[in-house]
Amino acid sequence: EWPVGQEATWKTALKANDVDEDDVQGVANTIVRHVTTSLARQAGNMDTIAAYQATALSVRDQLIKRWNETTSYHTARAPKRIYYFSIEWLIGRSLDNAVLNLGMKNTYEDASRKLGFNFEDLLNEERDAALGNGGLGRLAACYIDSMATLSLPGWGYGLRYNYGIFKQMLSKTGEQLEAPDPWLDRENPWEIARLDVAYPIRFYGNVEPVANSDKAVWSGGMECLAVAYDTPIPGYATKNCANIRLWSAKPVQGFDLNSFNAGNYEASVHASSEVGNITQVLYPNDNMYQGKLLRLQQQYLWCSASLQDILRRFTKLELPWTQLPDYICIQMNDTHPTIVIAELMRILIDEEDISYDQAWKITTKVFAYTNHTVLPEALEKWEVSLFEKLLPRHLQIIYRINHDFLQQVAKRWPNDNDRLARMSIIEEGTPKYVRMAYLAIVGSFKVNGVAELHSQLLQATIFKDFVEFKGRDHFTNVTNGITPRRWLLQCNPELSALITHSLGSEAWLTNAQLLKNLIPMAEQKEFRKAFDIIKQNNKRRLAEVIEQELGITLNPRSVFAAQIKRMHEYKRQTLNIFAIIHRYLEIKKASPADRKKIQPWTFIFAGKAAPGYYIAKLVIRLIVNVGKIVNNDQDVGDLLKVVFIPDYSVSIAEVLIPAADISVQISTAGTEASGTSNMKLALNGALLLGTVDGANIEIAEDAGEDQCFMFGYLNDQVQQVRYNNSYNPTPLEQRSPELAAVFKHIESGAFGDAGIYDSLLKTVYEHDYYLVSNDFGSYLAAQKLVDELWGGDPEEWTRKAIITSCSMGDFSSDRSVQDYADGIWGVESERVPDN
Ligand code: GL7
Repeated sequence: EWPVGQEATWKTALKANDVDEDDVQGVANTIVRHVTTSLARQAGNMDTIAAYQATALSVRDQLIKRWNETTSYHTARAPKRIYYFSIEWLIGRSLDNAVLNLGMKNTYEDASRKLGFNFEDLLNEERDAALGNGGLGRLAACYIDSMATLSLPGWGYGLRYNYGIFKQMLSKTGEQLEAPDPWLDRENPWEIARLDVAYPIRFYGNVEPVANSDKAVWSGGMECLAVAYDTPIPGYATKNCANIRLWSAKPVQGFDLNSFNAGNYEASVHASSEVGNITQVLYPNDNMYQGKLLRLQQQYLWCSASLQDILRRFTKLELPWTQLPDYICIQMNDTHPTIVIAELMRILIDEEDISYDQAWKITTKVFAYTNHTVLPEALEKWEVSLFEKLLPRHLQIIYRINHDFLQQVAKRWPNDNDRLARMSIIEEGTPKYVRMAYLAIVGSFKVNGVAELHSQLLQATIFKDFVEFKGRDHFTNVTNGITPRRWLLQCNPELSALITHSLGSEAWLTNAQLLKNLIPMAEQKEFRKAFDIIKQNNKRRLAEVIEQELGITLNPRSVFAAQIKRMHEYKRQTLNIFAIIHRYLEIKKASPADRKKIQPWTFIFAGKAAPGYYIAKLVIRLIVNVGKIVNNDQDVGDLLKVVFIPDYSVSIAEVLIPAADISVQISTAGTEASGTSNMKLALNGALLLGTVDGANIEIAEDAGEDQCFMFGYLNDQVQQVRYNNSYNPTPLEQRSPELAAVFKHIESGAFGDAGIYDSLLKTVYEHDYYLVSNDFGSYLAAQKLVDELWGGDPEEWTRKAIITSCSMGDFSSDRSVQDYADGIWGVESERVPDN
């Protein structure tokens, strides 16, 4: 056990570092020790930033200890492990979450107070880790929290971008401006650099076949290193600590001095700085594919390094390769890591001397694939020529996979060339493409969508042929979820305290189904009052932030309606802002007496547009400029406010979500795969105002339709309406006179020079692909029902809010992750013993 030195000395030393969970002085000691040693500051010279950093380092010590225990325990037990591959990890801040999961928030609050600091102030010093765009990246972060909490033996793998999602700013005229997010400028206390964990990665080069075998030798080209950085993720109410291992690209030592740029020192230094480029920046597109070489380099570096790391761990077990699928499962978060399928084939065949057929048998038992969108513009298709240049050996392997696959298809459906062309992993044409989703399906043992409707749609539309070929069982659904630790305990402490008090225990935090035991409380006046006061407090807290940051005064008695998500045509922020303009015109028209009957609303928007997405940026501009007019119109007063909160982030979401009364989820039916802000808002007691799309459907089922305001065309009507919009168009005036009036007002120059918004309005005048005009009337009608309830029966409103919140147990990511573990991964809980 003790490899060197004296056991007694070791044991005493290890104990000396222990801090009890409620040992306030002990915690204070570690904080001060980090100030004076790690930060090299004098104790007296401690500002809030230093206090935050030292506190974070002190918490990190706790995490590392648990991380080590978890790792030793899992190494000794050698269970099957799950690896979650995600190109995005939208973590946000870690300090508050970590102390809550450790059960040490009170201790840290007390310790920092005794050292002269307010813990809240320390929390606000932390920068968000924003290595993701939106739902997909935040989902990965919720899932790793649940994996740790369920004590599953699993790690996340991703990329350590030097720059996260861009910082969004607004120009004077309301245009989105983008600035870099150099989040690592300040020391990142949550990561551990593992400079010793590094793997070689090759790009470009040549492939030589090896005679009489399936093997080939891939050599030359450019080599670099992927270096590991670990972020420990503590579970709640368990000692288990998971890990997100992120890779950073580094030049390999002695880079290129021989083969690449012999004798040219300057060029070789330049080339080495090019390598560093690979992990510089997160691509800022959400639901949009862009076929950039650098992105494929990112994907390959990440997948190859992660796989080498996983296989190294497996080889230590000294088992035959055929047992690999009994020990590891790799979940692919979308198609971004699909190249890992070809990479496993390459390693098994070229480096481990396994036959092609044997390698394929092993490979197809290791991977599972989650699809996150049906939008055609988001599906990854790499140009064959680009692929061949960067990864020549992988392209060969993919061709072989496709060849064998199409032979099987041809055997089942002889002479069906259309089917072969439709299903081929290689899209023929000029240019040719590699269809990554098809490779992912063919190389996986299970494929899932992220909400019931979405999974049905996948099977009925874009993957229909594959369902026929692979069988129904190859496809399944796992509805998304969110972690109740961050999205209720952390962001809404007052509501959490009320729930814990009313249930008499904190068990709901690991068993969210218990929340439904509170549904009967909705009938009790006292409980409603307590619930309502908390909502009011959260609204006031948000109003203060908005007053401070944006100088807009909100009416906390108004309906707070939040639409907070990426800016996208399919999400239809347009529908919302056009309805706001309609509401504004109605207020302007009303007599002073009639205005008294109008219910007050505050519409809150937040979200980024991809830098190259012109229409989405124009929508931001419209929202901001409508806000400027409406918020300052004397006739309107308190009845209507429009706020666009810039630079939406996880930490802003944590303030917004608990303050919302209405959750605006109004995507065109059939476009939003799931949505997850719908779950967060409902959990915090916002009523759903939404279309019959994604997880809205399951939320409405669980909360009860009486609790929700659903509207709009259904998915199975959308095709027909869309067809009519394009091929039998009627004038906008006929489709929706109200919307036509709104457009006239915009075109009159009411929100900036006439003409600025023409290209946006044109998308609705012509084609209206997303059915904005078709759903406009029913959206207004749904808002009217909201008005009636808000103005008519506030008690009933609160009752519905309580029922909604307490019905969200199914949307805990613990449920989702347990579904994956049981139904797909085949991994079991491996909980570190308490002592
Ligand atoms: C998304 C979906 O758009 C979103 O509806 C879903 O909730 C999320 C997580 O499953 O995945 N798909 C996608 O490509 N992005 C998403 O957020 C970027």
